[in-house]
Amino acid sequence: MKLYDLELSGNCYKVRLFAALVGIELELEPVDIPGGAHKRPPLIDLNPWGELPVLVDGDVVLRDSQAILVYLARRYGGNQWWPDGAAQQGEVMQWLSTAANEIHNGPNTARLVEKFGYPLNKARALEVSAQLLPLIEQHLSRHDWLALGRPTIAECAVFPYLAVGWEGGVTLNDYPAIQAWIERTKALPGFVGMPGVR
Ligand SMILES: N[C@@H](CCC(=O)N[C@@H](CS)C(=O)NCC(=O)O)C(=O)O
Repeated sequence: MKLYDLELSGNCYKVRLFAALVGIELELEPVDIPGGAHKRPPLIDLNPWGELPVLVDGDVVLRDSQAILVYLARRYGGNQWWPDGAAQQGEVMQWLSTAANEIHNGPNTARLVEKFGYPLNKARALEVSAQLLPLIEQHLSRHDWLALGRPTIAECAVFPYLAVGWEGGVTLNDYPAIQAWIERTKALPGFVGMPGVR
């Protein structure tokens, strides 16, 4: 199974993290994003959105880190990471959406500006982060894990950009419950980090 990958991408790291936790062997294919390789064939043919990660598993070609997590968890992870029940799936899905929306527009965007010089609105990204982190803090002060009382793909979707958010100026200093959850996640068997995860 091949993952078109960028080491510094938190979205790619979501997939690498889940694969490591579950013991899926990934063939990593590094992509030169600064050189624009994701906007040219063969990548643009696999993903017309021109974004990483892209997963190729036999005939299956998928873009979007959240979608890839659901696919891998359903196909290879048993029902621990992506459950069977409708209500349970909804509970996990809430967090996948948070990753794709508020975390993308908050900590991820602040890091894109600060670390990579993207011409995005950092002040707005900090505002979004300041609204988001207290909500996650409140949740994690009452729960050890984001959903279902156990580690799920919600952890893989949410962890990366909270853990490296400091690179964009979004620190967790005021959020002890999030910090404790970060440490719990880092202690999961098979856990791997990425540059910036301290
Ligand atoms: N919703 C997508 C977002 C993917 C995304 O934004 N990927 C970034 C790398 S982290 C990318 O490929 N950006 C292309 C660019 O900067 O031109 C996901 O979750 O995978």
